[in-house]
Amino acid sequence: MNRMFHCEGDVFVKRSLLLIGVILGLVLIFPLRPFSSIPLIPRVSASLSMPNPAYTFKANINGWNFSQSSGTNPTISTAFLFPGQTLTAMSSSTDSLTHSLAYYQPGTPSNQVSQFDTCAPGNTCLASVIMDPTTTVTLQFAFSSAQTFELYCQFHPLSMHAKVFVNQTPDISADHIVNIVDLTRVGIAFGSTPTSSNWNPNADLNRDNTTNILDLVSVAVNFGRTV
Ligand SMILES: [Cu+2]
Repeated sequence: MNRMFHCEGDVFVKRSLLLIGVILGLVLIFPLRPFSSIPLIPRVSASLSMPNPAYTFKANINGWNFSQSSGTNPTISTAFLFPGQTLTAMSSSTDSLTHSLAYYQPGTPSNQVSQFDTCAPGNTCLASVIMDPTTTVTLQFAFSSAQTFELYCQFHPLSMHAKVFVNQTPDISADHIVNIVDLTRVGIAFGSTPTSSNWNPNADLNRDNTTNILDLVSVAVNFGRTV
């Protein structure tokens, strides 16, 4: 009898978590976009805009965004950046030197970065743009997988090395729309880690080996998007 009660308790806890997850998700979605004409409120950083993320880099030989509030050589991380999503990077030189902004494959060390690299999807260098001391440049690029990519200046790779963190897609069910199905999948996996019976690696959007409120928020803030 006790054992039976225990099992029912587990089911009750799981159902409660799922319900809490869905309610939290709905609460997060509706205050954010009560009408389709009102854009989503940026929640990650003041320098990020919606719907596609944008980021400004101040190139300096002492490091990306040296002395800026975002920190020197930051890891760019936003719930709005996932595979296929275009990241807009704007950059200008702050020290009258010529720099470049270049994305490299995850794990590429600085000694494999050169201004002579040919950058293209599939290469070690994925995309790049050169800025002279007076111009502002824009680079738009869509990362193809949920990994942490390297961001180098090809002229100063030792000091100018930041990272770009790409989340897993919020379209967990792969039906090209972020909706209640995806929210529910996070709800089912809520609280799980890789050894849990309800673990779903696709529901761990921020790749931190636990499915929690952060993953729920990632789905919620992208709710309704076609991807
Ligand atoms: Cu540089």
